Amino acid sequence: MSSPLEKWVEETERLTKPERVVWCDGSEQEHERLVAQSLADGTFLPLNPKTYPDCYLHRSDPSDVARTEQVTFICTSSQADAGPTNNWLSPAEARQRIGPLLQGAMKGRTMFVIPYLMGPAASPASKVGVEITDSPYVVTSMRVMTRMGQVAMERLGKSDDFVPGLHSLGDLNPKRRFIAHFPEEKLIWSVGSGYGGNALLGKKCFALRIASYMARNQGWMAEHMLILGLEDPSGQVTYMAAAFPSACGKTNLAMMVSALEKSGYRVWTVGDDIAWMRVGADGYLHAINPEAGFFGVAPGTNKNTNPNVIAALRKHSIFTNVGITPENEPWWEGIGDGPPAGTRNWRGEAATKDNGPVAHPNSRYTVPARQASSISPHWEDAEGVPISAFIFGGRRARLAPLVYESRDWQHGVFVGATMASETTAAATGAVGITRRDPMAMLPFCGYNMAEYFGHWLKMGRTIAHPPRVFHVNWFRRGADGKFLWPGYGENVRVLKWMLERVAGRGGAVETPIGFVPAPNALTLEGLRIEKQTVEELLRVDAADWTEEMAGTKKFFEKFGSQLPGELWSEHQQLEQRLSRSTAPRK
Ligand code: GTP
Ligand code: SPV
Ligand code: MN
Repeated sequence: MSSPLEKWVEETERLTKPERVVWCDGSEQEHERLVAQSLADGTFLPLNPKTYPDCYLHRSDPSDVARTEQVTFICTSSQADAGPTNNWLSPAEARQRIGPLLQGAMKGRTMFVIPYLMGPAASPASKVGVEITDSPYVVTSMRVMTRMGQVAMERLGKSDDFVPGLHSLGDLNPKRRFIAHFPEEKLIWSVGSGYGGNALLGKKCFALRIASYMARNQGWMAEHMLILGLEDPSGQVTYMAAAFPSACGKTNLAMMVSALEKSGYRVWTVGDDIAWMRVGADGYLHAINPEAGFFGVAPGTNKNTNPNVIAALRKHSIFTNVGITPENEPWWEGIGDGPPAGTRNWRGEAATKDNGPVAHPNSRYTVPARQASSISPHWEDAEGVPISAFIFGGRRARLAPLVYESRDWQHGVFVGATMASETTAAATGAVGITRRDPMAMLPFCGYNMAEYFGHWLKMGRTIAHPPRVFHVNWFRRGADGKFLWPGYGENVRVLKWMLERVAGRGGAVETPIGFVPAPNALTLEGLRIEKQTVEELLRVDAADWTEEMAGTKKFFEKFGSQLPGELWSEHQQLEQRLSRSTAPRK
């Protein structure tokens, strides 16, 4: 008798007609074999074996460099279950449209079967996925990003408790590209793209879209959040999880080298993109990082902004769509010096002033998490780490202050639900447009977001010690258009204030939108910043916020009667606080 997994693999083989089938075990020998093939067929270009051992450059198709949200679908039987913010297809129509693209799609290619575990091997919260793909780049990437092979097969046994994901590069034509999720069957179909979030199905497709649907039904949370531990001078570590939209600073915050290290504040990395959380026996929300690697934005990364990742990238890493120097080293904008003469850009052309950026703005590195010297000694703990604070944030040139704290859980859910951010290169489409992105989950929620807000409100009632909820904005700009806050390692000053708030210290001033640090409550020693700049960073402008309310109202109205009443009530209360406020107007 064949197992449910074997049955699905046979079925897929009949559908896609590959030349051969390879079951991946995740071993070193397999990795070497695959790399050798990938170097031979051009999937990988070698990097300098002395300075970047076991590191490779991958150039994707130039039309396939970011997530494509317009062809990403949630395929529930009823359209209402997908909600107004997701693209929807009925499961039958999705099969009808995508099935023919998968038919014979692997002819002449190798079909890889990749069993993988999302979450630490020891954790009961971890889950098995199996990806079938015809992309060797996906296989090598999945080996970094997940716990692949044997460990997953042992967990699965003969059971049917796995999330199947079928991926084929197809012909890479954007017109024949679909990323489809069938949450009712826990199934994923992806065709026509080799890009990270579209093709590494354990990441956004499983660990967020399918997992958020499972989490709602089972009473836990799957969030687009980094997880970090902030150690204080006494050695105690306070864990925080932060949701920022794509390319808004999660990896950098999670891996930061603290500007206050000399005074005993240090940051430990647990995860940089996704958190799975459930209530522990101690009444705290406990988080695991389902991933085993970081798929991070390269441009802007250097030895000042993120020295931890720069050091980690020196072995066993994959670089996608970056430039390459004559020394065969990766190069991107903001790396430091250069580019040296003879550098080739992400498309393989000579890098010149007139042919655009050397590295694609959404070029990425893929690096094993264990290689980061900031990795927490608890990052693979079976029970996860207890979360004391949630942080929401985004890119807002105006409006949102550097940091504020919500009044309570319900208000915190409102703060998350009304998040907005300027769009980035992580998804195709215009960059720099302000869009609503609740909890940084707009592109990743596998069901109706109105219900998702309801789930957050419900979770609050089941957590005895709920995290305090904060909002940050590292991206506020001055009249000269420059960032007001230095960001990166200096962000620890804001985390320190949060830690003090959690501990019941930490001076704060009440504003209509929540609590901002009292004058002198932010530790600014050793930082050259004008007093007026700090005031501007923390300023809450009642007129600007009143204007913002019109935008949030319009967004909430999309959800009709399904939006939880608590959020309308928070909206109304904020309106009242703003109209009563005597905050100076411009
Ligand atoms: P995804 O992997 O897409 O989910 O992104 P992410 O949220 O992990 O973003 P990441 O940390 O990779 O940062 C994306 C971009 O933001 C990079 O170009 C960084 O240099 C920049 N960035 C990160 N932190 C800061 C900060 O504190 N200040 C400023 N000004 N820029 C930052
Ligand atoms: C994001 O876009 O939020 C990422 C990269 O983390 S991807 O894996 O492509 O989703
Ligand atoms: Mn992300």
